[in-house]
Amino acid sequence: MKLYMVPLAPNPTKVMLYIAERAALGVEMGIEQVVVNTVKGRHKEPAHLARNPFGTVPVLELDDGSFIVESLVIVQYLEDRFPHGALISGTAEERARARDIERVVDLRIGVPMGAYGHATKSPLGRPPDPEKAAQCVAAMQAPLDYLEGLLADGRALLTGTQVSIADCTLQSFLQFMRFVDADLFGERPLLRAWDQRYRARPAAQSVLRW
Ligand SMILES: N[C@@H](CCC(=O)N[C@@H](CS)C(=O)NCC(=O)O)C(=O)O
Repeated sequence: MKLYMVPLAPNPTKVMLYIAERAALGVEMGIEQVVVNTVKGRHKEPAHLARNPFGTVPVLELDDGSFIVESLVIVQYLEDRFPHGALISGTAEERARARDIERVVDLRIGVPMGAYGHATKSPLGRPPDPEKAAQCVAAMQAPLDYLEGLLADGRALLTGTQVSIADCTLQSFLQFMRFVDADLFGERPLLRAWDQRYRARPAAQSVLRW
């Protein structure tokens, strides 16, 4: 299998962190990582559009030559294909809670963080948009409070004691925020402590560059 990715971008980083966390648990998936240089616009060129008509990364190429173009579905496929030591585990209720938190992180925090980054210091050269940036910051306040509330029960990671996809997803967007010199956590000490803890993990250190 091949993962078409670019190191800074959040959605590829989410998958790269996931793969590194599984590797740390002893699961080697044999995935070659291939950089698509989005700064040079390679993701909109015919070779990449043949993999993904929407011209985004990440894309996973399967052994049969077919492609998966959504980051969360790539993760879910790898969970299904390599079920031993899967990150989404436990009872149906525990798995639902872990998925629920990941969706909140991705849709309610990651999406506005991504838009904030492109509205302030876009690596893809998009023009600054201060009004949009302010809207994004406002939109993420309630979901950031929600995460701070979850961490108040003393859990080390977002869904409990075990690393989860929610941790990978949030950290992938925080790396992008560090790249654009933005600190959007505000007065949330538990999230700040989680950030330090997560970034100290060997899997995180093997992937994160910012
Ligand atoms: N829903 C998709 C979003 C993929 C996406 O938007 N990727 C960004 C990088 S984080 C991208 O390729 N942006 C370039 C563009 O849209 O032109 C996923 O989760 O994989």
